Amino acid sequence: MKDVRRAASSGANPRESARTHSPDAQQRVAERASHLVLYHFEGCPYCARVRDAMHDLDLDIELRDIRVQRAFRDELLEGGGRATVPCLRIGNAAGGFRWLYESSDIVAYLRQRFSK
Ligand SMILES: N[C@@H](CCC(=O)N[C@@H](CS)C(=O)NCC(=O)O)C(=O)O
Repeated sequence: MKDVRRAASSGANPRESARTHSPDAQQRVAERASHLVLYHFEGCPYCARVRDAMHDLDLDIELRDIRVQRAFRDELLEGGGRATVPCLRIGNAAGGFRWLYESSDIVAYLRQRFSK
């Protein structure tokens, strides 16, 4: 367990976990978080906290590294109003987005929504 958490903190992609499932299970893991996007960057400790929670909850959330792609930073700033990470973009049925900042709020949201 500790090794897994350390791997997630050091930047390992939580989406890797989906590959340990059968194709059907992998599809379900991907679908239940398909409305979510996490804006982050690798060296950000607050982002690592969120990635750890994603890993614990076995969530396959799309990651957008704002330091790797300038366009991701721009869309975060434009959509959420701040270029601070982590930020979870939550899509709704109407096609709109809620932009959730603060690692502790994001982790609380994910745990409340996805804890088994
Ligand atoms: N209290 C915030 C702190 C977030 C924070 O300070 N993030 C840093 C990166 S580690 C950031 O985005 N700073 C603005 C910047 O780098 O432009 C949280 O827990 O999410």
